[in-house]
Amino acid sequence: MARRPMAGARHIGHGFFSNKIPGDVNGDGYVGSADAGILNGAYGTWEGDPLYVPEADLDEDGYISSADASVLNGNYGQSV
Ligand SMILES: [Ca+2]
Ligand SMILES: [Ca+2]
Repeated sequence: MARRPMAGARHIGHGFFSNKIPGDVNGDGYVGSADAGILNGAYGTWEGDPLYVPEADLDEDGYISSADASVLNGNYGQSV
């Protein structure tokens, strides 16, 4: 009985990020215009910039760009 079937399953459904949709910048469980507005407000900023919003850096490369906007747009309208 060396197998531990639960070892892999623990990562599913209980992860820190599991109930947050990529693109849900404000964390209200829905990807919509409010999130797009936050991203647009931070668009073009780098990490450390006063206007930079870490939650809007969806690909976590330290820069708010079209790549982040495309992640948001890809999930636009989705809710948890
Ligand atoms: Ca949202
Ligand atoms: Ca980014």
